[in-house]
Amino acid sequence: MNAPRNTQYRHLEAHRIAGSAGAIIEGIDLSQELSDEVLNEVRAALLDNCVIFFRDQKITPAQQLAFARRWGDIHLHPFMEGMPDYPEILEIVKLPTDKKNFGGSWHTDQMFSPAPAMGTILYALEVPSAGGDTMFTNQYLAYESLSEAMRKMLDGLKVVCVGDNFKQHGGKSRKDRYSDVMSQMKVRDPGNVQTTSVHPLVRTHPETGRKSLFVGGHVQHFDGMTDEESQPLLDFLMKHSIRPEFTCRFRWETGSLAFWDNRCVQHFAVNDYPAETRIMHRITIQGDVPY
Ligand SMILES: O=C(O)CCC(=O)C(=O)O
Ligand SMILES: [Fe+2]
Repeated sequence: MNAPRNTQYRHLEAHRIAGSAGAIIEGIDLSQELSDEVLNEVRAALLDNCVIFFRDQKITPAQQLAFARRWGDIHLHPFMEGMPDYPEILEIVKLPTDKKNFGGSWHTDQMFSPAPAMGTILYALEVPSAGGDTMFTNQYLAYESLSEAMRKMLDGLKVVCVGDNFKQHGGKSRKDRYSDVMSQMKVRDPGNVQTTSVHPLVRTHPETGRKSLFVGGHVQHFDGMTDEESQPLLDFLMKHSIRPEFTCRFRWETGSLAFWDNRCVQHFAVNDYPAETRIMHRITIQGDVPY
């Protein structure tokens, strides 16, 4: 099993916010083009901490996009309409009249795609006076803390992930679920884009070589098993994967930016600000086919 990493940085400072995941990065201005050397340190910080945070950034959509493009191609959300001038950016808006929020369950982004998002870059434009935090959970630790016998059993399993009509929502389509309760989130028809995919339950991170549990709200059942057969083990894995000691919780400020690695974390947007507005700009980066 590969060990956790701990880089000595020269161009930035990384301050952990919890024991298992998450660090605030200081010394980086994301409105500027970063040199390859600095970008490599940011990459090391992401790999070491699974999710990194930057405070007090003043960036335009074009600057956020330029930063995101340094990591790979942009992953377009098959179901969600991007901004009119920047289709690569999804504006996540919750108004005081909206009852639900986008991302309000434990998940990893676009797990239903054949090559899910490698990472997500989320930038805060307007945040509630309190609440609206995002939580993250380290899925290397979720895997590594299981017994050897359990790990052996899980190693061969595959999960079937579904992007729409998933059973957690009583089979309702995204469009039906979103229209009243998330008035600003525009759902589109994915056309021919593949939105159901089968992935290994235990994946190997292509950069760190560490194994992690690959579960989240899009998982419908284990490949080759019925829902009934799958559910008890899935319930256990979902409960286990979000144990408090694997998690961190980020308190947003206007100008905060989070960058998380969907290959080794799940995340959860907390919906606890009923009378306030929250506006974020989100870009996802194309990932590899999980193995
Ligand atoms: O708004 C948030 O805090 C996160 C929402 C989410 O799940 C995402 O952007 O992928
Ligand atoms: Fe998400």
